[in-house]
Amino acid sequence: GQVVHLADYRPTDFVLERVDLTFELDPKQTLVIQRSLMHRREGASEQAPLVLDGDELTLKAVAIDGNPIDESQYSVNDKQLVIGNLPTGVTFEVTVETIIDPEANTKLMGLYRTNGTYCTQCEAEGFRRITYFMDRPDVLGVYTITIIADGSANPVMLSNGNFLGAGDYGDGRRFSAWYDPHPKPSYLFALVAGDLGVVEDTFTTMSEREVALKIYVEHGKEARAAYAMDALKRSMKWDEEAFGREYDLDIFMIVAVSDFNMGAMENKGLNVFNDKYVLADPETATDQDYANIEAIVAHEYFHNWTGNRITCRDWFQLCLKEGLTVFRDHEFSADQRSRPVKRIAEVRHLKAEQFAEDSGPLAHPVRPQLYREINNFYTTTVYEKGSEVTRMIATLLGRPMFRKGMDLYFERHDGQAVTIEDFVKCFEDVSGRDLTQFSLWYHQSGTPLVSVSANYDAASQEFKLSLEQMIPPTPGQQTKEPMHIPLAMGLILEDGSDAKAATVTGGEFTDGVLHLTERTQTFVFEGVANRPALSLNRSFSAPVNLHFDQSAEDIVHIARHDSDLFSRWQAINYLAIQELTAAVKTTEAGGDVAASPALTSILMATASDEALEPAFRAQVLALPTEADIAREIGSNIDNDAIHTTRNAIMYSIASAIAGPLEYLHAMTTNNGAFSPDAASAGRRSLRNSALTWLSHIDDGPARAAAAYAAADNMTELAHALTVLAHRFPGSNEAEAAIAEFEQRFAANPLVIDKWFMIQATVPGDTTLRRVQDLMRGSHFAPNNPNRLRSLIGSFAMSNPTGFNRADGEGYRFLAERIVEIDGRNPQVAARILTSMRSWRSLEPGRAAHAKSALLAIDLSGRLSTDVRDLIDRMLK
Ligand code: B3K
Ligand code: ZN
Repeated sequence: GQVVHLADYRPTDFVLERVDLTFELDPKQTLVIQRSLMHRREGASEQAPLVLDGDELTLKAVAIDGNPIDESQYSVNDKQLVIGNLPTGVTFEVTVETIIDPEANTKLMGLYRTNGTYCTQCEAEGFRRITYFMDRPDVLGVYTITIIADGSANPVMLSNGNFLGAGDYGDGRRFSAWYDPHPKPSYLFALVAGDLGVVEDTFTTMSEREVALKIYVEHGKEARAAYAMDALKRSMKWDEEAFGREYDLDIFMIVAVSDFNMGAMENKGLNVFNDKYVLADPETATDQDYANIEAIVAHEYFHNWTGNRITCRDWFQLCLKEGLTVFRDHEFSADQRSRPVKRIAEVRHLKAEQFAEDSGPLAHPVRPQLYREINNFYTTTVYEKGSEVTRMIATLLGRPMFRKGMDLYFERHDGQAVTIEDFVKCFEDVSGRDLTQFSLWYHQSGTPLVSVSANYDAASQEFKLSLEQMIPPTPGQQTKEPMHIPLAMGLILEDGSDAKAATVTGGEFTDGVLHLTERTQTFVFEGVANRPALSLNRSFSAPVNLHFDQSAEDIVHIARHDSDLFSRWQAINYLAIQELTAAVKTTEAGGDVAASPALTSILMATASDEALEPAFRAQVLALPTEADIAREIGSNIDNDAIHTTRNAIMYSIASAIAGPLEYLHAMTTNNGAFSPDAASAGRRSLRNSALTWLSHIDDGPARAAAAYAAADNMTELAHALTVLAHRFPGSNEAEAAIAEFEQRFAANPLVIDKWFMIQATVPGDTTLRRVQDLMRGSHFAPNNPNRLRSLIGSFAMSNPTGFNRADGEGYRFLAERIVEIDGRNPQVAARILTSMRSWRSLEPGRAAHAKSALLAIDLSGRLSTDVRDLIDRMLK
């Protein structure tokens, strides 16, 4: 693959106006006829040829203004169709006919088949697998689509925009026509055809227009789409209220398919979803599934304005739509559920995924400068850190001014393909604030480390806070400039209230937010009558690591009294991670470990505090994961030592607070009908948490087995199965439950994914064998992305001891699978391979095994650009 540089961006020589596409669908030989109107761009060279991208296409015919042309006027290779001798100053029509083979398309990019349904995925560069085209996001066109197919096999034929009409040819074939009035880039094109069931509803917009809502699913699964429909209606309403954004077509459709490379896709008016993020009912979906469905339905819907109406000039600007849209879906979920609990989950995820990416060989800026394979840049940095950067703009400006900036953005750039600079300029223009230094967040990779020292002087009533920022070197960026870091904070007094300082010197401090802009900066708070405890980075206002030797008493004070619930969790989490990392050292030195009284008592207090919402208590009770501990330690990782240590700490805590845990487990039993709402889900997660803790002191699987038998919803059933399989592996109870679960859900692949995942993440050396057996079993489907991710992906990504076996067998297994999968589906292979991105922080024995596995992939011959790019960066 060639390296693409942002600095090389040039507009196209030709401007697209309209596109007319006709599909004659056939499983093996689909004919695509494209008629595009375009003109030479003003100022473009009169000699410039028209260069169209293509990939795995069979070219049948080319014509200009209806006159067929031959290879004296065009040339074609496996990447491009280049047409010369085109007119200047007039609009002309290009006709291109291609043949494609949807059934052979295992990459699931372009037009492919899933369970007999035709379906497309075009972002980022899949449209070129359908027809020769200027396949880039700054080429916007108005599309008319005609689909022709066998009528009995394809009663449903859908594309973007509004429905024009359908009809019968009388020979068994039917057609259906669609028109999308909104100019769009090719990556937002979609087509679906097949025999599907539908759930219908309507939404009345703020200007009283009625929009038809349709969710298409496989026949028999209609009832499981009800929650997605509910989430869609709430999303539409929320975008009107929170951002003033109204839907802009007569119809909005979602199609759920069972073979899909990612979560979902925001095609204009026709979102295509991985069915995992549409289908839910209490028997088959966990509360986490419901929350994901809500968030992803919202995310894709919100793209209609942030992504579709205003799109990216080029793929370097991906965060323009993704970071912003993640921020919007986070805000939506926060409004629909509990804001602090949602924020805790976001920060946990950000640290686990983005901080990990940022500290390894795959680190890159939110807006990269170059790429070899754009599919590898749909990352947690672009998405989640991109969202955090948007959140910081909102923090710097304040919410009302942020909204003004968004209004200006929509007004100024509607219908355009724009850049991050255009986006940021809107906020500068409404606020008058210079965001030049702030913009480094888009350009500098790496997680800033802020070192904190604080000192209170009773005599002068001054609280002095010295901060120093350091951004570690990352690939391609050895030195960094100081960033603008907004740190929300409070000085918490004895009674839990926030001290109100008379004056603050040393830098900007506005509305409780400290602006760290220098490399080192000292802020002095004057008029602080008593020694406070410092609560820093409230709500995680900046995505940074803090280094602060704060006393356990101060941390506990914050944990008990901070007015910001998020900060209370953050303090406890900080205490726990410090203690766990120190304990790993003790274990490695041969010592015994136990939790401190401070940590034990704060967990006990939280477990028993009925005034706190259950979901929050469950978050507090969830100790940092083994992966969190590994990340915190950062080098020379021994996954077995971490596992042993964490279990020993949990044992010591559970032993000390067994009574409250038993009470909790008993008090949170389900009564009444299932409801997926956040409060009920919180109660279930607290109950599940109690069961996990108790399993650390139970001397057998009886309690977990009873919980499994009693569970009347998937959240509790899957959790009980997890506790049985992970805490009591090999027990009769665990094996019986695994067998019972398989039998009960054999016909439901999405539930079998949970069964795969639970087994693939059993800690320890023997799990590899189990994964290999499951791959040979009847439920595994080597071409289905969900099956691959739930079995092989979860083993590699979420089983620290099983995957990182000291003998390297886990890595060797993965290397073989990656090469296999890569031959069929490079995107899925590349995604699973990122599980090895932190290999250099392993202890030398494991690191050597990991390296030889990566080298084995490196040397295996024909790799996709996706896997090639990752391997080269990981081995560099
Ligand atoms: N925009 C799509 C992701 C496309 C990934 C292409 N490899 C889903 C989303 O972020 O909404
Ligand atoms: Zn998105």
